[in-house]
Amino acid sequence: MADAPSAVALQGTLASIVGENHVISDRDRLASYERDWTGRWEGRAGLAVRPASTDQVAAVMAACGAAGVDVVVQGGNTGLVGGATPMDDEIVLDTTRLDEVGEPDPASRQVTVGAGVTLEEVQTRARRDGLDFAVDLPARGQATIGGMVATNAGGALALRYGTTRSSVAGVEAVLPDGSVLSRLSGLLKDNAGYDLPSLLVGSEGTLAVLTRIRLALTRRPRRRAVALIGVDDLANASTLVATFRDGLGDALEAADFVDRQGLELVCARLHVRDPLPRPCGIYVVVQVADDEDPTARLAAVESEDWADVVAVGEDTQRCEALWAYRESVSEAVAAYDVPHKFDLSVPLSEVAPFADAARLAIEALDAEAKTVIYGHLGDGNLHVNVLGFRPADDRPARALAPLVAEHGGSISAEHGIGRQKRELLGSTRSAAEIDAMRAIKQALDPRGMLGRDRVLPAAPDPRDEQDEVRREGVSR
Ligand code: S2G
Ligand code: ZN
Repeated sequence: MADAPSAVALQGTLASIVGENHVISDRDRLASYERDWTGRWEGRAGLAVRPASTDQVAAVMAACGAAGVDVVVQGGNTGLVGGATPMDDEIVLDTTRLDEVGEPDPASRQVTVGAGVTLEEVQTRARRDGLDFAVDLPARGQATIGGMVATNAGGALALRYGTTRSSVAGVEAVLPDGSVLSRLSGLLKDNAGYDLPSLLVGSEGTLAVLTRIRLALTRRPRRRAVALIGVDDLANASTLVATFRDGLGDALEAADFVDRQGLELVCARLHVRDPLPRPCGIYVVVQVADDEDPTARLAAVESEDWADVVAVGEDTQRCEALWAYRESVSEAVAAYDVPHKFDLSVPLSEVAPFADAARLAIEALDAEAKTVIYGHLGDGNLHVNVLGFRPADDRPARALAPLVAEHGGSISAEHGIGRQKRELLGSTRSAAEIDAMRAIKQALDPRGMLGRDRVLPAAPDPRDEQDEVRREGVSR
């Protein structure tokens, strides 16, 4: 952060904008902003500021720009790629006071909420009107809508309803220079100029600060059944999911999985028994939704050789208990050790071959390392969690990234790029794409003050190119 006098001056200016109780400089209070929930990402905040409106965010950004300090946006701090963890005395712009929840509009089935509203608050409000929000995450109690839009969060229901992008009907946001973009009408057809809201979805807080979001709600089928099915390996699991997809169509809301290693960590963490009569290699969790009889829909696809390896539930408590074996993996892994998480996607046909190659690649790095693989099988989204490496050791990520490319996948399915994968972006995006991203970043944030050193790889140092030319010149 800038030298002491400007920091003190800035603190006073920020206090005049948001109130002195909402400018945090106390080191103990800043600690909660400086570490992600897994312990994998740590850093140092200069200050934290908690604006309560778009106008206050605009004034905060203008003040930070004038003071020459950098800003990182943080909502529920549930991110997993270091995107919201402050570095080098950045100012943390905490969005949790942007917590207004509007009245859902029954005609359009839309609602406008503040960026700091949690996913669970949106779900609760929508369900009061017989509607629902089509994205669900294990971190629903902490994850904020602003963070989910900024990372285009996926989750288990993306298979049926799409990622968060599919549920965004408009945004209000503040650009690094303090100017406000507002498109909250929610009009289905509005093709006037570039679609700036779409550009900001998934931009991970590096192009603008999202302050309010117009969400599209949905009506989901009234009843759901969940089945937890044990199979030998991911090849069997992939075949099973393809069978469910063909047999159930839109009634299939989710098809997740967890491997044996992950399930054992969950049973130990939750102090629960194995869910099935015998241990299996992979546990598939499917959710079937239907207004009439989801269990019957499920039974229509069921195969006779599942007899001893399936548990089905329809009442809420049973469904939640079965989902817990999958949804608790993150927490169980983090309780065991600081994980190297690698969220990725590959075509369904490549899931099993990729997972085998990934396990071998990690074993080659360290035979003692533990690899836990789980995720959203229906959309080829795997969460590879590697345990046993120091946080700063980037060998697991560097070993996995080329394998993703070899299997026709993406190095980020739903968690974003953040700090973790910025130097790996080129393994999934072309040089032309990255140059276009740099041009957009330069246009909207010329000083690079928002989310510095995240998402985009470090720009090539022109001196290196000059050295290269000099070396070539000499060698000619
Ligand atoms: C999941 C949550 C975070 C993690 O469980 O689907 O997206 O642990 C993850 O990777
Ligand atoms: Zn996930």
